[in-house]
Amino acid sequence: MHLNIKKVTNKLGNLFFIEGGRDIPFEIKRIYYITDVPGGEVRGHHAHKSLQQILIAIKGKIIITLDNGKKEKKVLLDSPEKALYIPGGVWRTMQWLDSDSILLVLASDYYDENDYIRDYEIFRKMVDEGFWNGSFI
Ligand code: T46
Repeated sequence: MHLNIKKVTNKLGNLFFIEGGRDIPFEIKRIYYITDVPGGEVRGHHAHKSLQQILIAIKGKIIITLDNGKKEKKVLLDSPEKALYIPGGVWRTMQWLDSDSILLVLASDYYDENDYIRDYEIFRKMVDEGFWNGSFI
């Protein structure tokens, strides 16, 4: 799901803002950002059980590949105005097209390694067992 980020522009530049629970479907409990990934490299390769996140390439270009266990979709994040919402139950990878790209992530919960599924076979099994009811993607 794409969300457009509110922007205030004047001759001194652009100011973007996002309000938790208003512009996005959750209250923000954590913010992290990823920098200095060598161009072409791919991070991710996991799903979350229930964490919801918003991804924004505030600089550069990053391709996000989403997989709900049945279908795959690629989304190019190439503008600080674009935000991508990802709920639980979606396997994701992030490929850096430019090494100076910066990925900003807003998360619905604190860091918890127990919420990660880092094995694709286990993810597929959970999809087949109906662990997630949505048909996101
Ligand atoms: C996601 C994508 C978009 C922490 O200690 N605290 C944190 O808040 C996070 C996010 C990670 N970590 C640790 C866990 C690993 O030991 O940092 C290390 C690197 O994490 P990971 O390999 O999961 O990084 P990515 O870039 O593959 O994935 C990250 C997020 O972890 C993940 O939730 O959806 O960005």
